[in-house]
Amino acid sequence: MKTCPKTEAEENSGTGCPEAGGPLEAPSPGAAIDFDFCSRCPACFSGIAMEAGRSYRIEIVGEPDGWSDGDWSASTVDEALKGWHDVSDLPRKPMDWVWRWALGLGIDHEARTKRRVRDADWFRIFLAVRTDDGSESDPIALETSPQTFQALAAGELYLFVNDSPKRYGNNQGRMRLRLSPA
Ligand SMILES: [Ca+2]
Repeated sequence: MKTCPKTEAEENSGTGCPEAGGPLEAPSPGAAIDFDFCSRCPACFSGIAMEAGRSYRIEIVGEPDGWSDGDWSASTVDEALKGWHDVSDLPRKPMDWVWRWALGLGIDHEARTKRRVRDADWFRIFLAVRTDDGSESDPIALETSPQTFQALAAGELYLFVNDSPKRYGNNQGRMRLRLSPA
């Protein structure tokens, strides 16, 4: 199974996202489990077992830390949940004519066709479940915090931001999530 890439500082301090495929913790009623989610991991595993058909409550705790995708960044939960739509959402720079030129050529549209969840904006947050046999449930968008969702399969909960599969390397930041049975 995939392992979340750690920064050198995380390696040295023994922190960072949980390893995939480790022992899973099943949340019990009335007890919440906190875990970290990083944006540069294409599948950020939670270490939490999902029961198919069961409803859970998930919430972002505090504000995201250094949440960014290249030039775009979010400093609040609301900004992070919205993600970004196209190059017009990126900060204005002296090289702005390059963006207009790219938009005119349809490069921005072309890039959007490469998104993992094609019809969702860049950096929108998704929840999914990886089953014991390695298959993946349909992703569920995290649109609010807190949000209640129903697990579509039994297995380990993981999260990801919507990005092109080859463009996770310029993602930064992490957030803390809290999950409990609904
Ligand atoms: Ca990216």
